[in-house]
Amino acid sequence: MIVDVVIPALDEEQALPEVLREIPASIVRQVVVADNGSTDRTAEVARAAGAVVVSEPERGYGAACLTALAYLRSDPPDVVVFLDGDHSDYPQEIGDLLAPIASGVASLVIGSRARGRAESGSLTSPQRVGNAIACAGLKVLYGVRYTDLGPFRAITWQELGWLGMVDRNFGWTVEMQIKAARAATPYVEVPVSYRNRIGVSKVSGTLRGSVSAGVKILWLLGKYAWPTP
Ligand SMILES: Nc1nc2c(ncn2[C@@H]2O[C@H](COP(=O)(O)OP(=O)(O)OP(=O)(O)O)[C@@H](O)[C@H]2O)c(=O)[nH]1
Ligand SMILES: [Mg+2]
Repeated sequence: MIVDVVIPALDEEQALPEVLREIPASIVRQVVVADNGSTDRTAEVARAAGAVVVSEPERGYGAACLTALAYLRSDPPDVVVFLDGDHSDYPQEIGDLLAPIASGVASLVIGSRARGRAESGSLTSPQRVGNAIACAGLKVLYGVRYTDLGPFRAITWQELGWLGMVDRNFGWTVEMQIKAARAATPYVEVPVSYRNRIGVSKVSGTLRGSVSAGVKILWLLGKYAWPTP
């Protein structure tokens, strides 16, 4: 199974070398860091650590992911693993995400921080409440059972192609879970560990970040459930 890792990164020069060091080279073919208009040395430290760097000047988590996937299209892997660049996920747990795909049980595997061990302070209360509301929405509106919209996840290249991802910022994670539900994609959740990020919080630790992410997520849950004619 050819596995590539995608890391969307905005100003993560401090965290990235740690993240890249912890990725199991025996499992992963290449790491693509999507530099999302960073003003620090994110691209430089990523290259120095052996990652492929693609540049996406338009700010937005989804935009960064889409640019990384466009790069992979010329020589696609079997599976893509998404990982944050701030050292809050444990790259060593990539194997846990891949096992259900390798055994043919699932095409989409979500790493659940709610079911795993989260260091105190790493998952804020607004994040926990927001995720619980979004997961309730996924269950009621789309009939699928999740406990998290975790960034740390794996999906087959084939499935990713079928889903037709388009969101360019905070809606990426929930869009994938909504579209997978509508496509009856075989999915599972596995517990993953979570820790405090390295560097300054950009989203979950800021009111503005949490609210904009929350609004976007709720909007997408409604948009796909009640598409406008
Ligand atoms: N916030 C933000 N992160 C981005 C953007 N583009 C890429 N990223 C990266 O996306 C990943 C997730 O963003 P985070 O800022 O960690 O979001 P979060 O985990 O919800 O919140 P914090 O870790 O508290 O900031 C990180 O690797 C960021 O560097 C962007 O436009 N905004
Ligand atoms: Mg983070």
